[in-house]
This record gives sequence, C-alpha cells and structure tokens, in this order.
Amino acid sequence: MDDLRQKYIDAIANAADEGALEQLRLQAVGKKGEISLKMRELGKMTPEERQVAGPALNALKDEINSALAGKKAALADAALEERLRGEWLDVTLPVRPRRQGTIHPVSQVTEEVTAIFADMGFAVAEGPQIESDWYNFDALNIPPEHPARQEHDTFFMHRAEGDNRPPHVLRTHTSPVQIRAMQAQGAPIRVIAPGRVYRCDYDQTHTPMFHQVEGLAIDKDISMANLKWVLEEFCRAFFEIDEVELRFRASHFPFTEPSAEVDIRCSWDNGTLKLGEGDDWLEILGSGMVHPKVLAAGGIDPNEYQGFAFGVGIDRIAMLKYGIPDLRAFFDSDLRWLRHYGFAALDVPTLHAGLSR
Ligand code: 2U9
Repeated sequence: MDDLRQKYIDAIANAADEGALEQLRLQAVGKKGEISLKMRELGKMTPEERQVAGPALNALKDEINSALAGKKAALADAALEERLRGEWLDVTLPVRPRRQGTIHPVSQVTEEVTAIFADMGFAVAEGPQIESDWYNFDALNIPPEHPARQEHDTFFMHRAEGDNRPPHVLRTHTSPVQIRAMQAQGAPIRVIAPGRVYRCDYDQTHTPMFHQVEGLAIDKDISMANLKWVLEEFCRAFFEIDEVELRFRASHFPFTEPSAEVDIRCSWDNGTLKLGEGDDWLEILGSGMVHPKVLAAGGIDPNEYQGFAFGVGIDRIAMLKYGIPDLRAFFDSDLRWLRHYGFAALDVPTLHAGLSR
C-alpha cells in the first residue's frame, strides 16, 4: 500500500496538465482504478485483516483525492498566471496624439446653416440620393423634353434589359426632398433640405458630387418680401457681418415663377474679398416663388397657398466664408488639408455661442 501511495502522490505532483491529472484519477480512484479494485478485495479477507486494510485503503483514497484536488487548483492558478503574462498591458503608454481628424468644412457649414434656419422656424428634411425621374424632374416642372434636363448633366442608374421605364437618377438637386416633405406634411410648411447632389461635371468650380441646401416656406400670405428678409437675415448671420445688401436679378428656373438670382454687395481689395461693402456684386444663390405646378405636384392647392424657395451651394459658401481656394481639394481626403481647414469636433456652431470661432 505504501508503494501504491508513493506512486500516485509522485505522479500527481508531476502531472503536466489537467488531462494527465484526469488520467491519473481514473487509474487510481476511478471505477476500475487500482485503489477501487483493492477495495473490492476486502470482501475476500478475514474480518481481522479487513479491520486493518479497510480504514487504510479509505485513508489512501482520501489522500489521493485531496492530492488530485490540490494539483488541479495549482494547475488552474498556473494557467491563469500564464494568461495574465500574455495579456499584459502597459497602461502607462502615452495615448495617441489628439485631433487626428477634424470636422470637414462642409459639415461645419451645414451645421451653421441649419442653426440659422432653425432659429427662423425651418425644420430639416432629408430624402434619398437615388431618386425617381418623377421626383427629380417632372414634379419640379421639368417635363421629359425640357432643355433643363440636359443642363443638369444627370447620372442615370442602370435598368435591366427590356425594362423601358425611365431610369432612376442620382438626384441633381435636393428639391425632390421638398416635394416629398410637401406630400407628407402638407401646408403650411417651412423646411430646409441640405445634402449631397450629383452632376456629371468636373473642372475648377465643379465636382461630380457637391452639396446644396434648399429652403421652402409655404403659407397663405407669403411673398417675395418674406423671401428677401429671410435671405438677408441668413447672410447677416452666416457671414457674420452687420450690413448686408442683396440684389435680386430676374432669372429663370422651371420650378419658380418669378425667379431671381441673388447677389451680395462686396469688394475685392487686392485679392481679399469683403462682403457687405464695396462696388462689386457676387452671386450667392438662386430663388423665387414656387411654381403653381410644383405646389400641385406636392399635393398643395396653388389657389389657396403660395411660397418661396431658394437654393445655395454649400461648398461655394464654405469657400467664400473660410477663404478656401480650390473646390476639388474638398473631396481629396488629404489629412494636411483637413488639419488646415477642418474644425475641432467640439466647436459645434450655435447662434448663442457664435457660429465660427
Ligand atoms: C421646390 C420648389 C422650388 C429651389 C431653388 C434655386 C433657385 C437655385 C442653385 C443654387 C446654387 C443650385 O447649388 S446650386 O448650383 N439653386 O438657383 N434653387 S430656386 O427651388 C425649389 C425647390 C424645391 C419644391
């Protein structure tokens, strides 16, 4: 029995892992283990022999069981130690340098414009960038053969062969958003629709994707005078100047009648642009009274309601306000450009804290 004891106590102490330990357990105290077989032999012994061997075997079994449990705990501790060594983390390492990325001027300006119009009671509306031909053109009084369709340099989506319905398009303006808003909400309505638009055009002042914000206000007594005040108020707040003077030049858009292009008074002093003073004029946006057919397409009765609409290029006013010379650099994702022209993430523009700091 002493040999048996020594054999298992040594083997348990040297077991390399839990698998080896389990083998030893089966071999010693399992159902067919050596100790268990010895216990079965107790029945063949004389009562005197049994009185000595029985307690000794039980003590041996207990001793082996506790050696097994002790070794099992030690192996688990060692495994945890090993894992902790591998997963060690130096929390004293310096953090990554801050301000790797910045808020893009387009995002910043969109927030600024939104804050200004929100203050005047305009809600923000959004819609799909892939539009049906009807929402992008027909609803805006641009029927299939209208020359404005060519001027829009439209990107067309693919249609399956044999499908003769007009293809969907990448929206060429955010106007369809306002058609959808009119249909969903009816009149009166005051919304702006900022977002990406697409036209197949690429040169110094055009990129195939650019950003617009359009506005729409419809009620029973809205006139060009309201339009003029809203746009003046917008320019004053956006360009952060006290004096603004706007000039409305008669123009033509299919979706507004009458239509006006709007210029802001400015000066060019040896290459620097100053708004609100001087003898020059700079075109900044387009506008007009919503065409009755467009109101009708939005489900609004043009005999009861009328309203104004306008459209501004976000990228363009961002360039003007922040002195950014090249439009194409907007979409290059060049980190050096973003560090130069980008905004800190916490500089959220609000009217009370100041739009730009
Ligand atoms: C509805 C009705 C009318 C939106 C308008 C313009 C004039 C305009 C340009 C400005 C610079 C496009 O980004 S740009 O090139 N936009 O001149 N946009 S009126 O008129 C609408 C819109 C929606 C339902």
